[in-house]
Amino acid sequence: MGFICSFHSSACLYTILFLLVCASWLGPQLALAKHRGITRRYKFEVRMQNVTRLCQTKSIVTINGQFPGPRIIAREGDSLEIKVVNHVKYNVTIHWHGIRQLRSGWADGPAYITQCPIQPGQSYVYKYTIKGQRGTLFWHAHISWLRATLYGPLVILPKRGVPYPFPHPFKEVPIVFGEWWKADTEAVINQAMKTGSAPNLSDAFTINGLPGPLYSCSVKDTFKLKVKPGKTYLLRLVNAALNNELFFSIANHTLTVVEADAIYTKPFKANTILITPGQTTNVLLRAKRHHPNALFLMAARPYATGPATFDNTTTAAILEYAHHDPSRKPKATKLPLIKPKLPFFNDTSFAAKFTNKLRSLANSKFPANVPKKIDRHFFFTVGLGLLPCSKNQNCSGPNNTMVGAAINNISFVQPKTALLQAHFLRQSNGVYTSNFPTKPPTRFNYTGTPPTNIMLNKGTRLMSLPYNTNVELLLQDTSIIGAESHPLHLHGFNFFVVGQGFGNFDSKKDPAKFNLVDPIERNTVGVPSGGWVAIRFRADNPGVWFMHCHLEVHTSWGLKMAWIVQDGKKKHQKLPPPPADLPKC
Ligand SMILES: [Cu+2]
Repeated sequence: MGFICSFHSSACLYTILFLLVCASWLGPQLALAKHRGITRRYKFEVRMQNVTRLCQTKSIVTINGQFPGPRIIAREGDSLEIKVVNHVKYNVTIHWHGIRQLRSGWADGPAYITQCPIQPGQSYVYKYTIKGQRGTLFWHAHISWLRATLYGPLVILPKRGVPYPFPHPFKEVPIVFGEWWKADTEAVINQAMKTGSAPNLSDAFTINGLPGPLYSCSVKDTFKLKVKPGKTYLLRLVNAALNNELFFSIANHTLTVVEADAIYTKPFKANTILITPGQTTNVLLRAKRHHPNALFLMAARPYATGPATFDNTTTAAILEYAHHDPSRKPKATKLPLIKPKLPFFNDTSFAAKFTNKLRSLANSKFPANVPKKIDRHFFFTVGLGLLPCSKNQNCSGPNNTMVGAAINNISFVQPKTALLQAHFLRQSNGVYTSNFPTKPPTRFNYTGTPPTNIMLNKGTRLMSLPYNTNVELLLQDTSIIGAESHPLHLHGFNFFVVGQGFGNFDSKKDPAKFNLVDPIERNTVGVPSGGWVAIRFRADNPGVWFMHCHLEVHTSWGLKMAWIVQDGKKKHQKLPPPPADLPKC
């Protein structure tokens, strides 16, 4: 049997001591315990904290007063119990981004999808087990725009004694990208939704919460990565920014991509990484063999394709080499600072080349189980459009309209109660309908001249799938108002990216080019700007699963929907009942 361990209790220490004492005669059992995983407990106190960036102090929502939030570490096979206590005035939920949540959908976290929010003064314990996943993921708030400051890395190590399929790094370092806003992001999005105008922009990007030397007042707020010559480092990249895909590069250094969204990849070298909000990427950084007598900037700035303006600034950290002999250490201020060259902000051909290089490892240890026989085909358009405003609004669009976003022309309306509860209790009446369209209402030249009527419909419409349905989903960008790359994130599953291209998907020619051998497996994919992407997944996880654009502004505008995956016939194919402390609306 596994043993239960709390970081805060001495019971844990005694348990370990007891097991060590017993080890001599409990050998085989102990070995079994090791492989079954342990329970790791965390306490997340949501509270306000003053933080100063860009010469300005601001009170932000944090976990335990930390920004970025605490790192969660577990091993594959471990269980997590994270008690979230809400001490702020906002409703809060936390999502464990990329965790499959096999039969633990109640712990997934998106507000009004799998749970009602944790109200001020209330708490909820998220309980789940990490099965068949190892790598870098992250956690973030999943309600309104609170993830602007509520986020942190979630690191899953392989089972004890199981090596990485790449050289073991000397050190592992999370590199978490975020946005810094001088304004209160809750006020920004509330104001935008009220007036129907586009929300304001962030003021800076950050690396591990620090903007870096290219912003005013920020030289002291710079993340420094100190390396030893000749050593290899594993950088765990996370894009937690609200609204921006990012290019990332380290001057004079080549990175080796080894993992994406907690799935090992075939290693490949890259000078620049593209990472969308919601994506994670592990890269190996091999430090130069000798001290280079220079400092190197590690910089990130947006890949932006849409019609709107964007935060066109650059965040940077500094890569610094340690000397073998500390007495020969030159003054850091005297060393030249070398800057990387990043692609132009709208370099879509770079984006396509980079994403085409991503391949699953697809070996016997880590197979790519791509669904081959497809049960259901879906064709979803994703993009912008216009939404009617109410009579008491004075929206800036033609005939009192505002910009909205949709999937198959349906701009999703958030329900007032959690969809998973309504589904489980069979009380969908008045909450949602299960008639999400399998294709757009009209065919048009999706990436050509837009149709004259670009009004969107509103609805809380879901797509219901029998257990174990093999799904192929075509995601087609539209050029309505403007073509744009949309990082689509699916909860509860990994999917295989079997094909992508520019223009309109051609159902006669394109499927022949699909990669069913070693496609990348992930949880968030950029639908190419003015193009399409094809994904496949097996609906083997009962529950209600959110799918949405991870650009928060597009999610606010309605670029989201949810899948219902029905229970299977066998006991282990059913969603268990909700936990007793599940928050109420
Ligand atoms: Cu989007």
